[in-house]
Amino acid sequence: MNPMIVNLAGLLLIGLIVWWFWLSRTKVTRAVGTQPIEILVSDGVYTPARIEVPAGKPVTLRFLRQDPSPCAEKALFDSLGVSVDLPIGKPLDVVVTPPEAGEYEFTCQMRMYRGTLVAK
Ligand SMILES: [Cu+2]
Repeated sequence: MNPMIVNLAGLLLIGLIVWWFWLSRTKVTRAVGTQPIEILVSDGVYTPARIEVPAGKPVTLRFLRQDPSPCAEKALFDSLGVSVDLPIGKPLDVVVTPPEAGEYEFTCQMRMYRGTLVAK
């Protein structure tokens, strides 16, 4: 194979990895009023994965699980003591209340799916 093409492919791959780990994670979704926030569970990522919510107020997260693998079956909010089973292909509303300002992580049971609630 032409080494130039290999180099280009390598660069592209690096770019993709950088985008995946940095840029795709910095996107923030903000809660608007009492509207549920939809979180897509698919391909190993929560979309959105970073959600800004008001501190001390209940917020409704609507999980839409598309990933049928067992990895995606739970959503755990360790620091909030919340654990739910997500049905496949059916939205599930989860109401959580971050008690104070700070970051609250939510993950699948293996911590491969990861998301963060940013309470302000
Ligand atoms: Cu998992």
